[in-house]
Amino acid sequence: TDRQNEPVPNVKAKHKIVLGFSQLGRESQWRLANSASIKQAAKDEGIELLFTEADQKQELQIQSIRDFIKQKVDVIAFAPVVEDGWEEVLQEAKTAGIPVIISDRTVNLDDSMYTTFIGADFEEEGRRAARWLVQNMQGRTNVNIVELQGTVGSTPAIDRKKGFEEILREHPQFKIVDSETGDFTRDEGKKVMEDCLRRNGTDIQAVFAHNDDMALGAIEAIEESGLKPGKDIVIVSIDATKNAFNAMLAGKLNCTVECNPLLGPQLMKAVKTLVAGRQLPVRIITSEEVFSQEVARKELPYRKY
Ligand code: GYE
Repeated sequence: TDRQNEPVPNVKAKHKIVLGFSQLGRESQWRLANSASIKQAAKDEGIELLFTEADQKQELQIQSIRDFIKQKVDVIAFAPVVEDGWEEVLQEAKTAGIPVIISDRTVNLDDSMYTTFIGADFEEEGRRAARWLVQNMQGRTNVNIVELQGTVGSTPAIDRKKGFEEILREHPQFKIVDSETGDFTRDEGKKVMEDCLRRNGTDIQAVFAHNDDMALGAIEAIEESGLKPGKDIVIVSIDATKNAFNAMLAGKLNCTVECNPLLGPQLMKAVKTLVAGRQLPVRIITSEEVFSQEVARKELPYRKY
């Protein structure tokens, strides 16, 4: 296919590469670590970074990408808040001859509209969370699960749910009894968990949160309801932030599946590859692990976010 991978025109040897990056927001610890990694890596690589934030609003991201096109940046990269609705603006970038890198989350378009996707395998993360739960709650005849979903229409929310459900299908005693979005934030995670506790009373055995921040919010809600998070209700989440490790050390979170936000170095490498006129693979996937309470103490000093 006609992949968007042609050499960048008009880049002279001495000109500093200009990268426009549209970040989707500041909703979580993961996101803050992701932004910091991108800024640091740009500095390290001598790339001029135009960095914008969009408060989880797609319109703001589209505006910002249009601004980058107007400013004739060398490369545009962005972390799309949701998958749908990018065709028009990416067509504009393509027409302007500016290559686009998709970072973190992805878009619902074929790969002629961008050069590469750099990010995690979210479906596998969902499977890992489910496998951990199944292995560690073996022998229970009935496990009612509350799912705290990420942002509706975002790749990690869609794919983590899919992977998680895929594993549960083989274990019918595990049931998702309630599934609501907490928009990847701690505050919403808490609110949504409060509502779930009101609806389901004490008949909840586990929580699957699509990120650590929502799990931390849910932990507060569970404690305020008089139950013990991590004991009365088993909690597994995704990201593996330092805050999640501290919650595991306190016995309140049971497991976190790693999702690495430190994408800056790979992103800058991809930018340089494009500017040099070389091809990139369509997907660049980061490698990740699973951490439980047993290893939390040993691992915490090595956590970088
Ligand atoms: O898991 C969550 C953040 O897109 C992978 O977004 C990212 C997710 C991450 O808000 O904490």
